[in-house]
Amino acid sequence: MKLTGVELRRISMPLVAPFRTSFGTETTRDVLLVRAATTDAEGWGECVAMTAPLYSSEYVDAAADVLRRFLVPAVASVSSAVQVAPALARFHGHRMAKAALETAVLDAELRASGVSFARELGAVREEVPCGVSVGIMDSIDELLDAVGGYLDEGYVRIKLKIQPGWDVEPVRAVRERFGDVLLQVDANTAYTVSDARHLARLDPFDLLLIEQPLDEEDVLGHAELARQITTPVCLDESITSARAAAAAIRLGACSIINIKPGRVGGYLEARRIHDVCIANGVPAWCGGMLETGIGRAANVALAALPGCTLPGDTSGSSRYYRTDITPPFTLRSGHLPVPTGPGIGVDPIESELTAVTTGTEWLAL
Ligand code: SMG
Ligand code: MG
Repeated sequence: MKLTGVELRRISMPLVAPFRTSFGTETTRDVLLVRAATTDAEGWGECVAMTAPLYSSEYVDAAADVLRRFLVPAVASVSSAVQVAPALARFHGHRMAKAALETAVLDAELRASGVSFARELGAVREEVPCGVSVGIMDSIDELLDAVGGYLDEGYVRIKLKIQPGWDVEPVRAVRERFGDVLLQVDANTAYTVSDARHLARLDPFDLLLIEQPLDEEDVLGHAELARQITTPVCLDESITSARAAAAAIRLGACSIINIKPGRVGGYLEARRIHDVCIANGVPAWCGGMLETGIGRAANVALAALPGCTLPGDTSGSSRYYRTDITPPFTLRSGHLPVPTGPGIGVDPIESELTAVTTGTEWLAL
């Protein structure tokens, strides 16, 4: 397989409802899609960087820039996806940009050989249970309406975004209204270790986990916090590689890991993190970054791995978009089917893709 070029395509996808977290409100996803053209097949990757560097240091314009100037030229002579990360290793950071490029190459390679992502990664399930991430709202009533709607749709696990001032009360309200539903919270780094006593007030609510309460660099702080609360600590932002995962587990900073391929440089590193989790008896689950159907297809395959034992943030297309750019992912009894076709197993719908495209750029190799 030889790469002939890479297309960078920007699309603008309005969300069905604003999604508020401790770091800001997302109303439209400005997505960068990477299409790898090869002599044998073409493949797609979705860059999960947001418009602004608020979730992590990456943002979509920077991802496009580093791909154009450094990453795409560096993969000119790769002939397989396993060669992509080594070819990019001398460039520091930019994992979301690297992940999108590696995924596009992997998709092309797997399409050419007729193998699905699920098969390649080692999936053991044909469908995956789905959770949903519920943003911060203006009132508890509004939150209860949203959670009730998602439970009616069949979601098997609810994640509430929290921040100081919106934590114990929303959790209490959801517990009181919806009983023993699987429930977890995500703070996106909004607290410090000095909030440990406050966060311990979440202990009585029997949460599955608290995700990334502290700064992404505060691994020791998470270990300290984990000793002071009974809710299991799960790391998201802090886990940027399999090495970081192994270290965080060893330090006692987390007992659960959220795996996001974009955050860690791609699906091959994501699988290594999954393997680290299995080796340590640490439950894992597949996170989400408000992906379109392109990114969702590959995430659902990852969520079907044996070590992904908790429901992921792999919601149906309608949770995000009125019209997806692929045939929509639709929940069946709280589950999504794992694509079985070659590569990511879904194709963009040409007319939908064209309708949301704001720019394309062809980088010949
Ligand atoms: O894709 O359903 C989704 C979003 C899940 O909450 C979600 N993602 O920290 O886990 C997280 C956030 C990051 C993106 S917030 C805009
Ligand atoms: Mg998170």
